[in-house]
This record gives sequence, structure tokens and C-alpha cells, in this order.
Amino acid sequence: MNKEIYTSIFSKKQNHKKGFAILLDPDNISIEQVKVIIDKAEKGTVDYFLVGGSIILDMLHFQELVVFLKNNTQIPVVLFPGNLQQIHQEADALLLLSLISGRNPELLIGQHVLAAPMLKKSKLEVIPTAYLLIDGGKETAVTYMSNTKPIPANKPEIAISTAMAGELLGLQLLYVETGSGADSSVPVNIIKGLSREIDIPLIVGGGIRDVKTAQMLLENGADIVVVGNHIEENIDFIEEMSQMMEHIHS
Ligand code: 1GP
Repeated sequence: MNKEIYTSIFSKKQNHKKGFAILLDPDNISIEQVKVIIDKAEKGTVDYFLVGGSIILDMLHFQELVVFLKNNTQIPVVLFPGNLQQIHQEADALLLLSLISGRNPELLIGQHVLAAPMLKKSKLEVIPTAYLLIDGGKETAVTYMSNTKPIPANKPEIAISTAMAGELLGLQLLYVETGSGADSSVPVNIIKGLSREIDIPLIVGGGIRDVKTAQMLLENGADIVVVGNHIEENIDFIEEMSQMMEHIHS
């Protein structure tokens, strides 16, 4: 299997390079908006587009969005699927998320079993990902749809042990978030602890609405930060983030 995207994430980590990804929720983004986002992302420092959502109402638009991105930008398109409907062969990679902070067997292994025969046949790069939800202050679509409880924000030891288990199980990436649209982002002490104890690359998202928070998460151990909602509200945030990313590398 092609491992281009994972190799790029892993080698960035080894070279202490930080990453910035934009999450596109197909239900909230039109093709016209995506054109503007692509333009700003290419002028800036955007490493990946993630596409997905806890629930997508318009699956045809999801498919159209993936194809449009593939035809109109060189920035890699990585699927961040809320369920197995959200698989598209033309994407560059798919995060095969196992929601290890929860105890819902469907999202630990059930959906994976159903998707596996198709994924084995496809050329899609599959990245086994430990997915952890941390409480971000309110119920988000992902906690409701996943029917799981997030890890309490004041219990870093639970987050760290859970991530350790994921790493020991052989998962290659850690995606930690408070859920799209959360009131708060993942607490810095959790990020610090995870980056101290875990060797696999760490992606952090949920509730990031200002550059200072993104920078703080990156400086304390996140390898890649993901912003979704705030870019839907304010496309110019891509420029602000890009400037910070350049500064963090200089
Ligand atoms: C969700 O981390 C992402 O996985 C993005 O969250 O939409 O709150 O930026 P936001």
C-alpha cells in the first residue's frame, strides 16, 4: 500500500516541522466557498485538507467535494470519516479511526470490519488512527453520534493511558480532539503529557478559534492542528494561521 501521506506526517515530526490542516465539513461548505479556501490555502501554509463529519446529510455533495479538491489543488485530501459511508476512492488517504476513548464497539471495530474488504481492494492509503475525544465543555455532534463519553478534561492520566494503549496496539497516528465546534480546545497539560509519553504523530483539533491557542498547542507537543468551524466562519483565518506557521518554523 502507498504510504505517502503517513510518511510525510511522520517525517515532518522527525524534523520538528509543525503542520496545519483544514477540516471541511461537506454539509457546511459550498463549491464556491471551497474555491476561495483553496486559493487562500495554496497562498498560505496548509498541509492537508481533511474531509468528513459526524453526520453528513448530502453524500452526493461529499463526493463532489472530494473530486473537486482532487482536481483543483495539490494539497493532499485526507478523509476523516464519521462512518463508513464517508469513503471515497479518489482521496489521498483515509484515517481509519478507532474511537478508543469510547466503549462503542461499532466505532472501535464494527465499522472497520464492514469497510475492510473494500479498503483492502482500493488504492486508498489507510492510516490506522487512535481517536480520542476529550470533554470540551458541551455535547458536540461527535459525542452524540458516537454514543460515547469523552475523557474528562481534568484527567490527563486517562488520556495518556488510552493513547498508550492505542500506540501499543500498533495504531500509527493519534487524533485528539474536543469535537468540532467545542467550547474549548484540548487542555495543554493533556497535550504535553501525550507528547512526552507517545511517539506516534499527534493531531489536535476541536474548538480552535484563535492563532494563540493553535500556537500554544503546537509549541506544547501537537504535531498538526486542525481547524474547521472557525474557517467556515472566517476564511481569512487561513492567512492568520499561515503567518503563525511560518513564524513557528523560522
Ligand atoms: C474536528 O478537529 C476538528 O475534528 C475541527 O474542530 O471545527 O471546532 O475547528 P473545529
